[in-house]
This record gives sequence, structure tokens and C-alpha cells, in this order.
Amino acid sequence: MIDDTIAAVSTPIGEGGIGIVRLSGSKAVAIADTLFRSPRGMKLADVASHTIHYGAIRSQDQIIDEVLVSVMRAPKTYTREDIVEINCHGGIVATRAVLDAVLKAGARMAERGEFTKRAFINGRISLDQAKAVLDIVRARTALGLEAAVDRLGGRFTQALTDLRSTLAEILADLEVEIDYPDLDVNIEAIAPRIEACSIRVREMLSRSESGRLIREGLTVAIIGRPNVGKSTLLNTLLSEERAIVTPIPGTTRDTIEENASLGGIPVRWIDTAGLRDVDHLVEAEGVRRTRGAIDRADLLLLMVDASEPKSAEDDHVLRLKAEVPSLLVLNKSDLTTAWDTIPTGAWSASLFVSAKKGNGVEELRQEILKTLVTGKLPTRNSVLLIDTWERDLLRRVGEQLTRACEVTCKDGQPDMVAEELRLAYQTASELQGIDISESILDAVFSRFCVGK
Ligand SMILES: Nc1nc2c(ncn2[C@@H]2O[C@H](COP(=O)(O)OP(=O)(O)OP(=O)(O)O)[C@@H](O)[C@H]2O)c(=O)[nH]1
Ligand SMILES: [Mg+2]
Repeated sequence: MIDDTIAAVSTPIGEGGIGIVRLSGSKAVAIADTLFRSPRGMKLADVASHTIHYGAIRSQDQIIDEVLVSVMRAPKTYTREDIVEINCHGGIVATRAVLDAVLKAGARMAERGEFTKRAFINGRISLDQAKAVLDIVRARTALGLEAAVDRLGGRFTQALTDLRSTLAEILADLEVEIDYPDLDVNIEAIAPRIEACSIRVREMLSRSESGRLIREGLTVAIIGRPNVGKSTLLNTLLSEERAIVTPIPGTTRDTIEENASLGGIPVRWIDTAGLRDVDHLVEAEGVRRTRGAIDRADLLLLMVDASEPKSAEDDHVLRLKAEVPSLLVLNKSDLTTAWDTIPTGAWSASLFVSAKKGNGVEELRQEILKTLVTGKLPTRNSVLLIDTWERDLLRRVGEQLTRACEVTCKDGQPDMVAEELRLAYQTASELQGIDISESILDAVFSRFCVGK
């Protein structure tokens, strides 16, 4: 049983004029009562649950802020504990001061994700739903949000539950075989059933790859010699005049980074300083940062100016060694092209665009998605939002199932197959938050922000 009362500011810092200080625990109402003064002298201890009250928060006889306080009593609350939410109106400073007063009055500062952790411990939500809360808090795009809401609805949990019950059925049949060898259970018939589970896990894994993209997003860097139109392309992609564009080579001296979603995936676009060998110190630093951007990117757009003949600097760009995929972008297609042949190289495709006029830019967007999402655009149903820890476990379930398949096919010893299957079942249970240790719980909830 948890007996301390926790508190935190549960609205994002720096956004909007109202801040909410949230308390959860058996003393939430009592602590709030020591600070709250209603105009009619009413005590929060006497008010009905799920009601909101006007008053002031006072500490050492000083009014800190004018507030609205909601009182929600257990068990119909987010954490299933008593919750008090103090809506402060005096901006960040007042909100912090109210939090300090609450902490002085006996509450403990909540750790990251502790409210949601309590909701889980008190049985209100599943571990999976708790993680979905985290995803919603973090979702940066509409598609990411949809997938998180879906997860909150328990789609991943459902898939795991189905998998576990199928595994349990197979295990039961194996037990019969082990206990009553005379009954002659057909062990060969078991192999395809395990194989089917294994395929299901592989499918979940591949759907989670799009999930990773949605959660973490990708980084696309625009690389090229000076003046080819990199900044112009950034502006066109963002639909705003973010970077300065001039006809003078070397306009961009530093990397410029901006987020904008592409087909529902959060993308960090990086415009870079033109690549060339330089002596000038400032520009040299810019070029160094461009190289840094190349190292961080998931995809490079190698840009050349098609209206000018290929230069040595272009060659330098085209020969760049990168671990990640690239696209060749031949810009200024609105002018006459000076390139007789399109160079070939390691890039996955080459496209003519006019960054200035917008021609070909939509095709470029599609090509970027195609390259990064291996031909499949993520849709709501194709996405499974899971994190690295879960992916590792899911992968382990897959490996254990593959081993179970192998054992079945090789010598068909039912007890050995059962052993492998039991391991897979255990891992799947761990993944679902059944029977897992406190340390794993902490690992999950510490990634939340404080106040959630
Ligand atoms: N005609 C035409 N001009 C373009 C196009 N894209 C860019 N420009 C022009 O090319 C010049 C350079 O554009 P920028 O976007 O500043 O080029 P950059 O690659 O960022 O240059 P640096 O920052 O100096 O490396 C500007 O005068 C742009 O207006 C295009 O598609 N067509
Ligand atoms: Mg530029």
C-alpha cells in the first residue's frame, strides 16, 4: 500500500497562463486544506467529490495565488487515490510557489511518471495503457497520436493476450503428450501451430518498425555545394521562409534545423552550410557542422544545381561516403539543364525539382517516405507503437519460438519443445507486465515527465 502523498506541476512549463498543481494520496485533501482559504470559510474536507471550488492559496499568511481547486476522491480518479488539483492563475512563478507550499505542507515531490505508475499499481490501467499515456504525452504528429490512443485502447495487449493463449493451448496439448505418452498426440501437427505463432510475432515486429519511426521520427539533411538551393528547398518543404536565401554562395553558415511532419512521421529537416574546402574560419566551422549533420541523418538529400555544369565541388558531394540512404536532387529544373547525363551512384533515386517553384517537391516527399519506410507508408492499422525495451523482448519471444520450431522438427521430444515454449510464454508475459520486477517498472515509468 502506498501511503505518502505526491505532488507535481502537471501542466507543461511555460505554456499558457494556467498551471495545475496535482496532489495524489491519502493526505491530498488534508494538505490542500492547510493552504486553501475559501471566501466562505469552507473546508475541502467537507466538499463533495468531483467538485471545484474558488479560493486562495495562503502560506505564512500571505496569499500566493487565486485558485480553483478540484477535489476528486478515490477510487474514481486517475490514480485511484484522492486527488486534488489546484488550478493556479498567476503564471509559472505562482504555480511554482504553490507547489513549494504544498511540499512544505507534507506532500512529496512526485517522480517522473509517478501518477501513472500509481494508476498502474492500483490496478486502474495496464502497463501497456500506462505506456500509451507516455506516447500521448509525447506524440508529435497526428498519426503518432492515433497509434497511441489505439494502444491505450489495448490493441498491443490484445495481440499479446491472443498469442499467450495460443501458446498455452499448444503447451496443454504437449503436457498431455508428456503425461500420457500412450494417448498418441500428433507431435508433427504441433510444429505448424508453433510456426504460425512465430509468424505472428514477426509481423508484430515489422509493424513496430513503422512505430519506431513515428515515435522517434527521422532526420533528413540537405547537402550540397554553396548556392545550389538547399535553403530554398528547406523553406519550400516547411512552407515558410525559415532560412535566408540569397544568390551569394555561402549564405548559410550554420546548420538550420526545423521539425515538420511528412506523411504522419515527425521529420527533422536540416539545412546545411554549402560543402567546400575552405580556409575561412567561420565557414570552416559551418562545414564541420555539416559533416556532423551527415552523421546524424537517416537520409541525405544530395543536391546539385542542374542549371550549371557539374563542378569539382559537386563531385565532392556526390562521392560522399555515408552509411545511410541518399537521394540525388537535381535542382533548378525550371532553368535549362546543363547536365547531359544524370550521374549514377549509391543514391536510391534521382529527381529533378525546382525548389523555388515547387515543381517535383511533392514527388520528392513521396520518394523520401518510400526510401525510409521501405515502400510501405504507415497507416493507422499497420503501426504498432512499442519501445526498444519491448522490441527486444518481442524479438526474444520470436527467437524462442523459432527454437521451439527447430526442436519440434528435429527430434520431436515433447518435453524439450514444451520447455522452449514455456520460455516464450514467460517472455510474452513479461512483455505484458505480468510478473515483472519493480526495477523494470521503474525503468518504464522514469521515462514519463514529472506530473504525469
Ligand atoms: N531558378 C531557380 N533558382 C533557384 C532555385 N532554388 C534556389 N534558387 C536560387 O539559387 C540561389 C541560392 O539559393 P539558396 O537556397 O540560398 O542556396 P543554398 O544552397 O542554401 O546556398 P548556401 O547557403 O550559400 O550554401 C538563390 O538566388 C535562389 O533564389 C530553383 O529551383 N530555381
Ligand atoms: Mg543556404
